[in-house]
Amino acid sequence: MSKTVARLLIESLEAHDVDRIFCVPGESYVGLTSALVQQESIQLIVCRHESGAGYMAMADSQLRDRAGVAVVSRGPGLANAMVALHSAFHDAVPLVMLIGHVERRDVGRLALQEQNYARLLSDVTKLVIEVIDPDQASEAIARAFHTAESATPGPVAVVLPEDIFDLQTEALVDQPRDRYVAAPRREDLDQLAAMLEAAERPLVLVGGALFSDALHDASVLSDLARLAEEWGLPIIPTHRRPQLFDADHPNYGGYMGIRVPPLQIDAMKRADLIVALGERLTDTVSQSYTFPAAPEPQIPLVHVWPDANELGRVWRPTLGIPASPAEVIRGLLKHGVSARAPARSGWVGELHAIDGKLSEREGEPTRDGVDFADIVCEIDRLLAPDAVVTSDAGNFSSFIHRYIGFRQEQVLLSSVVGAMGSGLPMAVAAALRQPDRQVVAFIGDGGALMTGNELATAVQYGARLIMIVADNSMYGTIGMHSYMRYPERPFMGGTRLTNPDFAAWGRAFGAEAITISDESEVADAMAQAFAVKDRPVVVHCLISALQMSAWRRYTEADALP
Ligand SMILES: Cc1ncc(C[n+]2csc(CCOP(=O)(O)OP(=O)(O)O)c2C)c(N)n1
Repeated sequence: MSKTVARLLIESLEAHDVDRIFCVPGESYVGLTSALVQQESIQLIVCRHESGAGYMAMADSQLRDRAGVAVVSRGPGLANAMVALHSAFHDAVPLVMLIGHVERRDVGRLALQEQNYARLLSDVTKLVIEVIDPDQASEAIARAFHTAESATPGPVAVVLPEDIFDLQTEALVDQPRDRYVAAPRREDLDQLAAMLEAAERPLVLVGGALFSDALHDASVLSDLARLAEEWGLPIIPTHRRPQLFDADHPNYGGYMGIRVPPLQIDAMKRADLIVALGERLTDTVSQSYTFPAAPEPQIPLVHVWPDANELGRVWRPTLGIPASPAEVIRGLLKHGVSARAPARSGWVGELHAIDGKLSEREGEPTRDGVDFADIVCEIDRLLAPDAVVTSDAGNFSSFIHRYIGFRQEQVLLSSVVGAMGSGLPMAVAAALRQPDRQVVAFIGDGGALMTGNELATAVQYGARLIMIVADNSMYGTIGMHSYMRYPERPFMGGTRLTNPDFAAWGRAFGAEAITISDESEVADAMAQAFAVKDRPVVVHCLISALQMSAWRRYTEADALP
């Protein structure tokens, strides 16, 4: 039966379980949006900026094991969305971005807002699919989802010319492909088991691919805990994936984030085996390619990632296993209990104790604003066992990693690669997807005004979340780097900000708002914020700038000209 291409696209999206699309409307694809709002199976969330829409789609994807979908207009709309594509590409998050395009007859003429997407997006997407033949629109959607979700997941762009939506087509809905799971070979599992059995001080780093596997089947996280116990292994979640292992589990061996503190990294460097289990390995996790050293690791490295292309790309592992980390965990469990486990209890206990020591609250009260540690520790006490936490990029996030003891039922969503602006949009998407969960977004004053307008989207669609604004009146991270590199130049020069009253700002959007300007207000303010159930809450935290991160404090003397 004949139907419009817009209708075929909608049915194709439905076939891929899409029930929500994030967008900023554009004239290049009104043929699609006007058809979308005629039906109820797919909700259109109208955002304020395409970066917000893209980040929301990234978060949605990470809460439901299906590529998130955003739709943006041609040139300018796509340009605004680039940061989300960049982030999804680095973070290996499946994302399908639909892009409105100029009419087919104008392609190549530099028509209004035209771009060559294959060229523009070649380094931030896995694939760009341009729909020229209307009969192939559904096939394009099926290919986009398959590519976005398979091997190393990532973003795929589908370019939809403005003139195709109303055309009639006889084409059928192309059905979703099966998920193909890469399983380890028996000899690889045997070799891994033998290497673990021989190791006195192994480290098991767990990362993003395990997070993806757990979305599909959460029991893999309890399997990981069993493996850790039966094999006597320290489990170390990597940068911005702390929720992969309970921080209070005795086998929790610390957190491999940006610049691991010396006490911890020195202990870790005594390891005699690294197993990167579902962790792609990046400069962040590898401490700037020093541990494991690239390209030749200083100790044996086992690299498990569900895509052979990634194994050996930078590091030369002793053993590379192109497989799903969940399959590797389950394969190892079938090998039975390790005889070596008791002998490793000292090593595991040592790493766990170091982490415990580093998570202790320290420091004198600050005098130039609230120590953000006070606020984060209070939130840690109030967080629900299954809370969703989102974090923007910035030094304030070091307090989250140091002081929040994450659990496997909780989720941390962020741009792992550290693109600013993700914190609030991701929280909006999480609150819409899972309205019964507590959602807390941590954002610096810099990030808050990059995508903070999505607070309007939160109010419009009834997303309930708590937005913590860590306001130190500067792009603090950059100020810190500047001071570390050029201590003789003006302190924090080029990074200072003049901010609005974020509480008044929040109220103007229709949110509840609270200000914290003194340590003594923290407990009451947080209790108040967590009690609000009917709207978003903005907590404006006037924090110390001298307490530059959870690990670094400057003195007034540093700040003197
Ligand atoms: C989109 C984007 N632009 C710029 C940067 C560089 N950058 C990293 S952290 C940072 C400062 C963040 O400032 P703020 O949100 O106030 O947090 P703070 O570091 O002060 O805690 C900047 C500008 C980035 N990571 N992403």
